[in-house]
Amino acid sequence: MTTRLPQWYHQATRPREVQRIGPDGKHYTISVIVPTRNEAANLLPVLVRAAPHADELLVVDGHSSDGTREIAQACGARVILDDGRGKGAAIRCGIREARGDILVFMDADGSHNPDDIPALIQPIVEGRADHVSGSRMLGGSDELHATIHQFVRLFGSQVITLSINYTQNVRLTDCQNGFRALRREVALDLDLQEDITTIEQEMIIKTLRRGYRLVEVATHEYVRANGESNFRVIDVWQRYLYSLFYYLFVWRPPKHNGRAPAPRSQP
Ligand SMILES: Nc1nc2c(ncn2[C@@H]2O[C@H](COP(=O)(O)OP(=O)(O)OP(=O)(O)O)[C@@H](O)[C@H]2O)c(=O)[nH]1
Ligand SMILES: [Mg+2]
Repeated sequence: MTTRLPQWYHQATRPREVQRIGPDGKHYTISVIVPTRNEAANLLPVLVRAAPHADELLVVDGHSSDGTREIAQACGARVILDDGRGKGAAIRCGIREARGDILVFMDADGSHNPDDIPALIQPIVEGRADHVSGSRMLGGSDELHATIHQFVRLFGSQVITLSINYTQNVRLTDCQNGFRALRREVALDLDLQEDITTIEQEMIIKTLRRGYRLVEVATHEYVRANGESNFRVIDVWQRYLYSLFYYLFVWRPPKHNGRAPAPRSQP
């Protein structure tokens, strides 16, 4: 009979530095892409701590008026402007512009710890994944259900996660995390369309339905360091429902699918 090690045993192997060379000797370059809109109060520590993990630091700015772009440039980031349509459109601009083999997306508000980047990248470098999503359900969150607004967001995201799990036969825990890493060619191949934060679930569903390998890694979600959230459930819930239904049931993967269906997620 085989015995299993406790889950925490493997955390000892959580990497602290980005491993760039795969088992086949391939060297991977890393682009860290940070969408920003009026994040001057938050951006500096995020970029300073992300820089050591990045070969390219790309800030996609939503026409900030508070000096965000100047801070990004002072930190050595390349700064581009989005087309003014929202965070999803900014992510798509970043995918078009970035040059690294692996693209890491993280928020500028301090919600994500840049020191989790090595753990996010590792499954791709080891050849086990095409897309790695951070999971606050596995790594914890400081803002899950303390207020009614947080409860409503959590409830909505759990309904979406369940819908994806039961239609796609996976057992994901977090389908709305802005902290993720993808192979660049996969990110391009997904042909993303969403303009707002619904792009997170679009990325997840298309990855699964295209047969790419998706893995979740525990990441902690921190409270935004300064300022107010741009996210208001009342403004976006209809788009969330529409895009969930559309990408699960109406959208069809192209016939020349990127890869043969493969084991799609790790429990
Ligand atoms: N380029 C660009 N970035 C945006 C836009 N809207 C939001 N962002 C950035 O996207 C990231 C996530 O936005 P948030 O407003 O923090 O949304 P959230 O993380 O869902 O909400 P909270 O953490 O509760 O504030 C942050 O880095 C924002 O600055 C936009 O229209 N364009
Ligand atoms: Mg945030």
